[in-house]
Amino acid sequence: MFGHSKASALTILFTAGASAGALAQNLPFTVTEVADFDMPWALEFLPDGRLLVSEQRGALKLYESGTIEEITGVPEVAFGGQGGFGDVVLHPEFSTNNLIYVSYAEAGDADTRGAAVARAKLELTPGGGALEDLEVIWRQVPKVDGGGHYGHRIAFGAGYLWISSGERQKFDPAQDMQANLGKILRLNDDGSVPADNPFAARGGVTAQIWSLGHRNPLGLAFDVQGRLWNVEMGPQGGDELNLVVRGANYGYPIVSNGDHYDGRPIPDHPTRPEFNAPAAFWNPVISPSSLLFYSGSEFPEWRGDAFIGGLSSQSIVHIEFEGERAREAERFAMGMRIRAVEQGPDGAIWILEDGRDGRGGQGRLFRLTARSASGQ
Ligand SMILES: [Ca+2]
Repeated sequence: MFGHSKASALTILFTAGASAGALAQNLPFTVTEVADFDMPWALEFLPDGRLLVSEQRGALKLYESGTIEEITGVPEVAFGGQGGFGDVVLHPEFSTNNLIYVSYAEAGDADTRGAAVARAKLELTPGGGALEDLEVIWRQVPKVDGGGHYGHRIAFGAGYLWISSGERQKFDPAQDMQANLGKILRLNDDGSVPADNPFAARGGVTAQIWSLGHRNPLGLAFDVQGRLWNVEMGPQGGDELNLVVRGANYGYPIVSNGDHYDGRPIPDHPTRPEFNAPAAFWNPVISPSSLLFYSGSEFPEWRGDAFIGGLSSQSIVHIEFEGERAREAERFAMGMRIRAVEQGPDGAIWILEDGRDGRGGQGRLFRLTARSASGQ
């Protein structure tokens, strides 16, 4: 469906504008513009190659061969600040159960908000589709005011549902075991708590916790060996890539290789070795929006490596691993804020441009392919 011949018929290569032309020349892949969305946040491929794209204002779109259709029945979202519609992920057995998971900012009482995760059956029709039997299976506790740091990335792996939960720009909840903010949670696919979770005996939302001391984890993904990693926004400096370990505390806001935005220092990781240190960190920041472990055939030399979408860095950061150590191998200057990075069924890397700045909220979808495969 996304073969080269069909894609090239409806795509626009970077030919308009000197900066875009220079960009294309310097990158080791061909960048093909595919479609435009309104403040897109996440993308997820269906088994048949069609593409779901969430839009932050509260829409779910289905893209196929130049056509964008609507998926109805999405939950009402609290759009504002960093919040709105978030992630969209298929159940690993979607082909037989049609289950889809979405995350979003949900309004609470007295001007509070919190991330929520719902699951539903995706019923596809010729003109689009609908979410049926939508059921909220997880919520941030407590809901707080403000509109930042929801996190709410969803991943499946090792037989469980994993959710990254940001600390909502409230700092201390990341260390509060009575809150599920600033944590990575491990759940069964219906939202119930596995009996062997590290803090299961303590009940409540504490039982959901797999790891703590996270700030705003926007990327959550398993590598080819089955290990879970997250990327999270640091404060002023100190963006982190972490190997997510059972029961571990990553130290925020007690330690960070960055410092508070108001200038107050935060002790660096080496001062408190009892907290898990990042496998890699960035000063100055890259502003990681998303994390992909690549396993496709389009770029065979990159199999097993990771790619981080960068917002303020306007880049895709290529990560190489050696055991539990990680390092930035190279950084691709994309000239736009990268909101999402995903691998397509064709092995191409698909990215979403962040729509927050300028262009009326528009964020473009691009497909990255090997230069040789495209005859360039
Ligand atoms: Ca520091």
